[in-house]
Amino acid sequence: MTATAVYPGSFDPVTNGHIDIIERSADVFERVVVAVLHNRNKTPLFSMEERLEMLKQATAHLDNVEIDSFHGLLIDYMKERNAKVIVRGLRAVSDFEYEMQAASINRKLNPSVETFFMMTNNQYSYLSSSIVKEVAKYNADVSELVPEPVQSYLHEKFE
Ligand code: COD
Repeated sequence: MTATAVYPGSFDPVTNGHIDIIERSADVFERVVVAVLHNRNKTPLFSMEERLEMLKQATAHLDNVEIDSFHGLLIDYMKERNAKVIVRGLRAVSDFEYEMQAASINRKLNPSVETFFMMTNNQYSYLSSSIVKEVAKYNADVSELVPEPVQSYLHEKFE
């Protein structure tokens, strides 16, 4: 019954932890839309165009994955895409409080949309976009943390 799932986020930049969630979701749902938020409250390291391009290159091997962006409320975007499932990744207990709040407000705004949580792959449980940026800033090796195309983007940014 559920054809399309949406995996929303900032993806600044996409990491191997995100890719793992995307690949596993693509095995479960017919179509997965990875939706990047235009967030006016945050200044991202990478522009929207760069984040979309990195995601496109890093998911090129997945036929049923689409990369898109959205403004405003996620729940409005879900309606626009006619999608009923939000996919989110959970790393640690620290993620839980925010995720619980977000899932609850989304459910309040539209009870027919469900949030599905996927546990992180243990090997990526410590991984976040912020950690990657911190490590890359000091020119340390990020090859095990991000997909290959992202390495070049990070290298250019911090050169
Ligand atoms: N392993 C598993 N999952 C991971 C990992 C990892 N190593 N790293 C990240 N993830 C998961 C995160 O837990 C999250 O589920 C997802 O990947 C994306 O992560 P980020 O950090 O790129 O994205 P966020 O958390 O900044 O995205 C927040 C949203 C943009 C989804 C949220 O702010 C939103 O929906 N905003 C729109 C306004 C709105 O509707 N607000 C009301 C609901 S909060």
